[in-house]
Amino acid sequence: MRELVDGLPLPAGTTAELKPGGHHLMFIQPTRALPAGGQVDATLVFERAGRMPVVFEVRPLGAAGARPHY
Ligand SMILES: [Cu+2]
Repeated sequence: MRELVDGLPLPAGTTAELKPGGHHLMFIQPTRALPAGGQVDATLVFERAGRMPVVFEVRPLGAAGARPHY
C-alpha cells in the first residue's frame, strides 16, 4: 500500500472504484476513536469538480468489505 500523493487519476467520463485490496481511502492517525456503528464526516476534493461532503459508516474489523492492513 502506498499513498497517492498526487491523488487518484479520474479522467472525464471514467469511474473509479474504491474497495479493500484496490484503491481505497484510509484514515491515518485519526484524532479520535472511530467506534463501530458510528459515522465519520469527510470531504472528497476533486481537482475540477470541487469539494463533496460525504459520510462514512464505521464498521467493525472483519465486517464485509473491511480488511485491516498496515
Ligand atoms: Cu490503506
